[in-house]
Order: sequence, then structure tokens, then C-alpha cells
Amino acid sequence: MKTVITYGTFDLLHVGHINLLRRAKALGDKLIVAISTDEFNALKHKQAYYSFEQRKTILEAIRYVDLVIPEESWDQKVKDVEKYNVDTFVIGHDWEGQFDFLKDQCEVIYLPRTEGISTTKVKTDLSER
Ligand code: C2G
Repeated sequence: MKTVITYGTFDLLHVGHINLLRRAKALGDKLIVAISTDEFNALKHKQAYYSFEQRKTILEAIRYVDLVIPEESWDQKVKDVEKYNVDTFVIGHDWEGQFDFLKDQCEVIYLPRTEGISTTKVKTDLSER
């Protein structure tokens, strides 16, 4: 039973997010997604359109996702890997190298991002209509 975990805001869900989640799930048997709380988003200088509860509900409806937990701090990853017995940590390669400190606890994989789509791009394109 291989457990995979990933972290993110996942606001205005798009194909880039789905590609990441599908590939993350394919690396194991169970995928846990830690969704940034609204408060943690503020620390990332991000303001999500959808609230934490809405983003959590949306992610829980995705076939690749087995469990959704809150991401409240930068340093919870070490504890999460321990608590959920995680085998693999996955995230987009825009974070390349940032989470190598997890390598003594689990496999760390940075996956290529999906080009041409982002939550910011969606917001910008819509505002320019
Ligand atoms: N992603 C992707 N391709 C895109 C957009 C996003 O593969 N076109 C991936 C990101 O690399 C990330 C995940 O989808 O792995 C979620 O993206 P965000 O919600 O932007 O996550 P982020 O704000 O980078 O939060 O502690 C880690 C942070 O919480 C990550």
C-alpha cells in the first residue's frame, strides 16, 4: 500500500491541477492532498477565489483523491509524512529542490507543470473579456 502526498491551493481547478493529481495517484495506491487554508494562502501571498471549504469539497470529488487535509504551515510536511506513513511526496517542478529535506523520510518527486494554464491566467483572461 503506497501512500502519496501533495500540497497546494488548487483554486479555480483546471487541467494543470488534474494532470498533477492524476500523475500523483499513478505513483501509488492512495493520494492525500493537503489543501492550503485561507490563512496559509495569505502566508503564500495568495488569495484564493474559492474558500478552503469550497476547494476541499471540489478536490474530494476527484477520482484520484483519497483524502484531503488542511495545509496550515510550511513545516507540517515532516509531520504529515510521519503521521500518514507517506512513501512519496509529489509536487510541480516549479518547486524543484524546495522540499529535498523530505528525502530522508520519503521519495521526493517534482513533476513537470502543464504549460499554458494557471489560476492567474484564468483570472487575467476573464478580466480582459
Ligand atoms: N500545477 C501544475 N501545472 C499548472 C499549475 C499547477 O502542475 N499549470 C501544479 C503545481 O505545480 C502544484 C499543484 O498543481 O503541484 C497545485 O498548484 P497551486 O495550487 O498553484 O499550488 P501552490 O500554490 O504552488 O502550493 O506547500 C506547497 C504549496 O502549498 C504549493
